[in-house]
Amino acid sequence: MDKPLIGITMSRDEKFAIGARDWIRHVYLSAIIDAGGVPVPLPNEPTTTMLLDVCHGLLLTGGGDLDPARYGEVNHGHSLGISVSRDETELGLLQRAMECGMPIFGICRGMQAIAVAKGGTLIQDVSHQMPNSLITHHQEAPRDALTHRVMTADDSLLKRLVSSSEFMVNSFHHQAIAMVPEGMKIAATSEDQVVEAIESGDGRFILGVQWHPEDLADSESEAKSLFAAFVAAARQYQLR
Ligand SMILES: [Mn+2]
Repeated sequence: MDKPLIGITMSRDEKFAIGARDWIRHVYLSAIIDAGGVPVPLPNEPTTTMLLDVCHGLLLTGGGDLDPARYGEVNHGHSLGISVSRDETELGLLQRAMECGMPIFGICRGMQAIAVAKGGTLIQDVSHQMPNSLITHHQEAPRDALTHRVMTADDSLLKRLVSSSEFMVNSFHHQAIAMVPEGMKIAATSEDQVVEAIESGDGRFILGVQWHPEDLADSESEAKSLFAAFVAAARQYQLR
């Protein structure tokens, strides 16, 4: 049986010492492989949309901030690591994947990209715009350390997938979703009401999480469940 091909977006360093580079942390690939998919890295180029057309799922990885102009705001000075190429590539891939009904899984920046692609907005810096939050969303602890709780929404796909109403996650973000776009709903929040997950309102597999399950896929059942469900949805798309 052919395994589903999972397109995976890549980080872009615009000013690496020997020219720009596209790169990806291997844990994203191994999480997809372990779940039964074949990872297909998607370079930050306009032609990558054609590469997506042979895939059966789209995984959007973490990384630098989106240009606030993409959601109609000026940069307060806190949006960092912006790549025009990456923003254009990912928003183009998202548009294509949504047109096709392809399963989409967004992690950290990837969740924010889903929100922006559908017309949502972002908090450009949680510590400045939510000064009363007592939660450290940009943890100093190791990648696989669990540092804050998330509560899943009733009747959400996420809650069904993880079979849990609350669990602990890692957290490496300084931005968050401000306005959830039409067609998406909140699937999890942290105790300070930061949006920690969103999902499609119409039953299609479009899921975004603000934490990093790729760093937890070996240790936490919830993280493993998310990759398993995403690759299973891609398998259904492949068989459509
Ligand atoms: Mn968080």
